[in-house]
Amino acid sequence: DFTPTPADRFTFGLWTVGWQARDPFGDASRPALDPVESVHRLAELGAHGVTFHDDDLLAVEPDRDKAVAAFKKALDETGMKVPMATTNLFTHPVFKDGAFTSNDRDVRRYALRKVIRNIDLAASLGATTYVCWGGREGSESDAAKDVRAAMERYKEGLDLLCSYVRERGYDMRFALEPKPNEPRGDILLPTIGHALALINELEHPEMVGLNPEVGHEQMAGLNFVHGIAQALWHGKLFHIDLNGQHGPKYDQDLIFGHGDLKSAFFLVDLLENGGYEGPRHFDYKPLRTEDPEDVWVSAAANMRTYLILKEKSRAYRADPEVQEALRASRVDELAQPTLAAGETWADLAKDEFDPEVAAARGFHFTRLNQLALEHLMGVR
Ligand code: GLT
Ligand code: MN
Ligand code: MN
Ligand code: MN
Repeated sequence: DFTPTPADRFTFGLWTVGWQARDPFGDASRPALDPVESVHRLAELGAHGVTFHDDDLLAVEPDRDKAVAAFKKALDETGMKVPMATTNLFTHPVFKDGAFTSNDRDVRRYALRKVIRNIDLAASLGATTYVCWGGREGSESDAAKDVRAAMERYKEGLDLLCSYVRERGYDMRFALEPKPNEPRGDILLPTIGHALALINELEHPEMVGLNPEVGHEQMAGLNFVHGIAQALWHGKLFHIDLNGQHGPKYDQDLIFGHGDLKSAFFLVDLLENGGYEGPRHFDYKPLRTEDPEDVWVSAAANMRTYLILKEKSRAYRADPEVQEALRASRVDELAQPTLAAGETWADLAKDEFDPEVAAARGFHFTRLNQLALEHLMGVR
């Protein structure tokens, strides 16, 4: 069966199940949810842990010390872990022009203090990944933002946070979360590729990686599976936000698999076989139409869908016809270096090669794709 257990390492943001479904056109459709209840309900469903923004803990208890104590008690009672934490640098209007890259220097300093305070809490709860989603870093007008200066400030902020973690001796790495737009007209670090490039300019690039989200790359019209594969190749897939999205439009944050299911299948296949060892973290929003009990149905759906796709991936790879089709498509041949050991560019001239003959060879990708779809559709 497809019942999750903590060994599956499924985690949820408190802000996901706790989303009250306020949107730009309408008020909340659900009451505030106590993080203590979320921890217990998710534990009952078989999750491994939860993640949180500093402000998520204050959903029903405004006193931070009391809220933290209640949260810790719930973690102790359930054995739930906190592998990741993050900062809310987007809800309060003080962040309307961004946090690390606000034109207002006082805001930038406040933002860094807010992150540092929650890093201390995150470290005390055992979190080893700290996510930075720069949702308000950006602009609606190219006149409003000196993007080269903004990159300097982004780097300055991340370098400062890395030095803080090093001085405190925390076992913690940062993960940048790209997004192309929403809530800003254009967000800085819009894609996986942009974020990877910034990381290379940092003082401690080894401490900073990525937390890519399915829907965010798909909003930009990009192939999420390709992006994740490249992030893995760079050793930069520190964490991941799983959800669903139907192509380039507003950020839907659907349940995992409820958007592009075929992409979700190949994503699970990659995560399970490509060397990713981190949590399988869901960052989705229960539909605004749903009542408080439906929220838990939606949380369970994320995990069940992942486990079903994991089984489909296993069966796909084990199918002798698929293995034969992969060979016929020469998928394995790409792993072979283009030059043999000891060869140099000069050896290329020795090839006897007829481009007309090579051009006539088909790759038979249609058959392979159909086999994958038939596994996904459950007829094989
Ligand atoms: C916010 C955003 C998410 C980020 C979270 C981390 S908060 O809900 O839409 O994509 O992952 O700050
Ligand atoms: Mn996210
Ligand atoms: Mn999203
Ligand atoms: Mn989101």
